[in-house]
Amino acid sequence: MDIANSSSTPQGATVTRSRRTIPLTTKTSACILCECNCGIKIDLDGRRFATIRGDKEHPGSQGYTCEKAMRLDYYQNDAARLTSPLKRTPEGEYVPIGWDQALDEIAAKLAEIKERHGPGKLLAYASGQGDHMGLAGVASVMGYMESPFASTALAQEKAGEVWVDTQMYGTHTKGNFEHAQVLFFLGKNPWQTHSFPKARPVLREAARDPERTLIVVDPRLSESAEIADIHLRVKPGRDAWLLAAMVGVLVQEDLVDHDFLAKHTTGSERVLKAFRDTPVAEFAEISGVPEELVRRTARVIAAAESASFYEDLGVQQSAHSTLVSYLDKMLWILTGNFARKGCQQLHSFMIPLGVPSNGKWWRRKKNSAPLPYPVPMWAYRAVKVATGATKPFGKLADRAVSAALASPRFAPRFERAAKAALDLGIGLVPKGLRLIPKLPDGSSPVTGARIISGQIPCNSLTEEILTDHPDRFRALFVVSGNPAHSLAESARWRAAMRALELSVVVDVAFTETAQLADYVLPASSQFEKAEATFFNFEFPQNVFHLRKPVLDPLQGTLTEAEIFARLSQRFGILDEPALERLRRAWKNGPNSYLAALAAAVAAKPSRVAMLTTIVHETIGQDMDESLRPAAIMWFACIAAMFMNGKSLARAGFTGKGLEPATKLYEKLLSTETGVVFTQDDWGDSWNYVTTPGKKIRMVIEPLLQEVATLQDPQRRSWTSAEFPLVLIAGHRRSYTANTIIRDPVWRRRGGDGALQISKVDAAALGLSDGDPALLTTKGGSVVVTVEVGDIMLPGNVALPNGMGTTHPGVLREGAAGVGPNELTSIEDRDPIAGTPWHKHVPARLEALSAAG
Ligand SMILES: Nc1nc2c(c(=O)[nH]1)N[C@H]1C(S)=C(S)[C@@H](COP(=O)(O)OP(=O)(O)OC[C@H]3O[C@@H](n4cnc5c(=O)[nH]c(N)nc54)[C@H](O)[C@@H]3O)O[C@H]1N2
Ligand SMILES: Nc1nc2c(c(=O)[nH]1)N[C@H]1C(S)=C(S)[C@@H](COP(=O)(O)OP(=O)(O)OC[C@H]3O[C@@H](n4cnc5c(=O)[nH]c(N)nc54)[C@H](O)[C@@H]3O)O[C@H]1N2
Ligand code: SF4
Ligand SMILES: [Mo]
Repeated sequence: MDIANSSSTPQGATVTRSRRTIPLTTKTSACILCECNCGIKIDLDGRRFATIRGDKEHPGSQGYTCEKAMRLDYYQNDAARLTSPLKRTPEGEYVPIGWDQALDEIAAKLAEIKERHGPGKLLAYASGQGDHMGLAGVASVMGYMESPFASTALAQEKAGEVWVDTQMYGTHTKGNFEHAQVLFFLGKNPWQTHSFPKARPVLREAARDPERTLIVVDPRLSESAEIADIHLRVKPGRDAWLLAAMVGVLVQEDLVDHDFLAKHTTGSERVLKAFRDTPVAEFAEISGVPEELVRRTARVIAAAESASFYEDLGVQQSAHSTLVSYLDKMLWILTGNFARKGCQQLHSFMIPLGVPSNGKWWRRKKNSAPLPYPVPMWAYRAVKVATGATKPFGKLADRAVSAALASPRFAPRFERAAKAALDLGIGLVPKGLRLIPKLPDGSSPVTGARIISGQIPCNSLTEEILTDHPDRFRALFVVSGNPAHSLAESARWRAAMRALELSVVVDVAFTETAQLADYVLPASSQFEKAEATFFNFEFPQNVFHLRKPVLDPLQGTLTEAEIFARLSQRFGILDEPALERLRRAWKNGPNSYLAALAAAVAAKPSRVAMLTTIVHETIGQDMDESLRPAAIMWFACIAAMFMNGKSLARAGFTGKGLEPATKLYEKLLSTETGVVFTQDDWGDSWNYVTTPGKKIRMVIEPLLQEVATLQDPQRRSWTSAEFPLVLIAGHRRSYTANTIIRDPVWRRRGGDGALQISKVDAAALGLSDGDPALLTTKGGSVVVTVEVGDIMLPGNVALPNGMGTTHPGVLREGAAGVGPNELTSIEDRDPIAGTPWHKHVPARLEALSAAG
């Protein structure tokens, strides 16, 4: 598809094949617009992306892309890209300043905040779909500020599911839809939102095959619901009743897999008992789905040879979200649809998602920084053996390594000795996660909100700032996220950012969040540096793609790795002689490097907090600046080796000691497309279960108690006479991609982000298709255009996500469409995980004339 043939590019210049004089260069990369990160081939015309197509060599996406990838030029060549650091003046204007000035001032302000208020006062917010490597550097700032507090977009969507997963089997699950006989999508519209490879062909095939059943649970007639064999058109927010009824049917009609439960689970008796008396008929009625259809669907799942499940925002951002996650898991556990072809799977990770952090934990060990890649204890042993130092601590450690590496005769011996020591050390580390500390649960400093997977719930963040509590956050770093747009109650977020003593945004664009920051630092785009996603969730083959730079960095921008390296050099923790020793050690071999790193940390423990910078400046020493962010992957490969040694070996990464990791690292660097890094067999899913005895723990007591509260008639509805409608504040459409592309011209359709409404509601309000109307929630009022049709149930209206962004080049003023979080409120959230109720906002709609 040629973007140029059909539309004008952001700068208005039209690129056509006929006008092209120089032959196109073709580069390999990946789409960055959703977690799938499909492999792509880009034909470059100068710096323009002239044509884009799927990369057939990519082992995950195998040539597939959706329509959005074709429009990536609007991301890469947006006329409004940032090209200079910006500083906010007291009047709220933004003036360009030099990199040195920006970094000097930020470092000085951080020092002042740490000095005045003590440790733990920095909040790091990061997000992104395709640029997770760039986030690593912020760990240096967190380390310096001795503050483990972080949050990401996951803490407003997946936190409840993570909480359930962790207790039941320890880690994340994923369906195997390509082979499943039954495909079950709960509050998920995979036709538009994908989340698994080649989603549309897989869905189309399942829908066409009479032997297979595609089930979609959604109050909207979504694109996926339209092709589904069974569409459970649940009333908004009533999924808990629907799923409890389905679990009730499984238990009461004895459709459960007793062998599976006996062999692989604990607590099944307690669960079966809890659902023995569930009033199926009554709950079905509350959910809005006919009882007979509820029963039939449960039977279809129970009878299937294989079934796979995906729950997403429609339930995770709505009422009872954590409970619904639990009930969703019950459907496949009770029917034994796990660890077989076409069933639910646990899978490998390159690195586990989530930074370990915990309020209590960091207070106890003040100097231990939260690190995604902690230096393993066994490396200390390496220094001891390799250098002969009995106590490889203090200055002695540095000196011993220096001496060893300085002698051309002793250096090779040092590498061998370090290897021997590490082999021994690695051998002693029990299989499992020794390298990665167990993620502790903890709570946020001000409100005590539950930290899940190292992340503070997004809905709590402003409460941790807008207070006079002494432990409130004083500084904020945002890297690749737009929380002023994406988190509940944008107005409150704006106030919070003004209340901070320092806020820094690292982004490619002047986003809604950047427009509030004290400093804005321009990053090179994801096509101008080495980058990757850590959303690697596939099984039995899991794929990692280390993307190489497609273009040189845009003038004035830096990679995040370089930005954080330059910033942390100003912290006074790293010194050039130490870095020089490590550079020499890397040249001597990977074992020497790890030993030298252990020595460097033994000599000065605070250096451990600067690991990402150290790696960038040492392992990355001979790389081009735009490839250098990839250096951190060496540590990621070590983490992957520790977590998934056998699966790595089956994928061809074998050897003793560090060899598998080093081989994987080299393969990632030398391969343009994605690489299969772990290979498993169907039953190997059990290897990833971390609960005792590898048994699924079925009882989560507070959730079983919540099931009982579903009988309470007072707690079924959140609407009122004032706000009689339920607004879905942001769902995904064909041309939405969060706020990664800001130029509204990128949208082929749906540019105004109309409000979907049923014919019944429209008639009652006197509205016709295309009319303007006033939409009001307790959060605020906005003017919308209505789109009348059969998509919505009466009483339910829906706005797209990702709208309401400003664009100085294309829009003279204002924004395109409505930012949904102008209408949401931080109070409406799940009691356990703190996840927002974006899909369930009580609202009122008025024809504009009536509203006056
Ligand atoms: N095109 C596109 N694709 C994307 C993205 C994008 O921005 N654009 N973003 C990516 C990201 S970050 C994510 S997290 C995923 C999200 O992927 P999805 O969760 O699929 O995204 P949504 O469209 O927001 O919500 C899914 C569905 O939930 C339904 N829903 C609303 N209320 C309820 C309810 O009460 N019960 C039930 N059962 N369903 C309800 C909506 O009607 C909608 O069809 O998409 C990813 N893919
Ligand atoms: N009401 C409502 N709110 C929602 C949702 C909803 O459905 N309804 N969905 C929620 C969900 S699931 C999600 S995931 C979030 C998404 O919201 P956020 O997590 O805030 O993500 P984005 O809006 O995609 O912002 C990503 C930012 O990264 C920037 N960026 C792109 N490339 C680079 C790079 O190379 N380096 C740097 N430093 N920055 C880069 C982009 O310019 C953009 O500003 O929104 C959430 N908010
Ligand atoms: S938006 Fe997602 S599914 Fe579509 S091409 Fe990009 S990565 Fe693939
Ligand atoms: Mo998301």
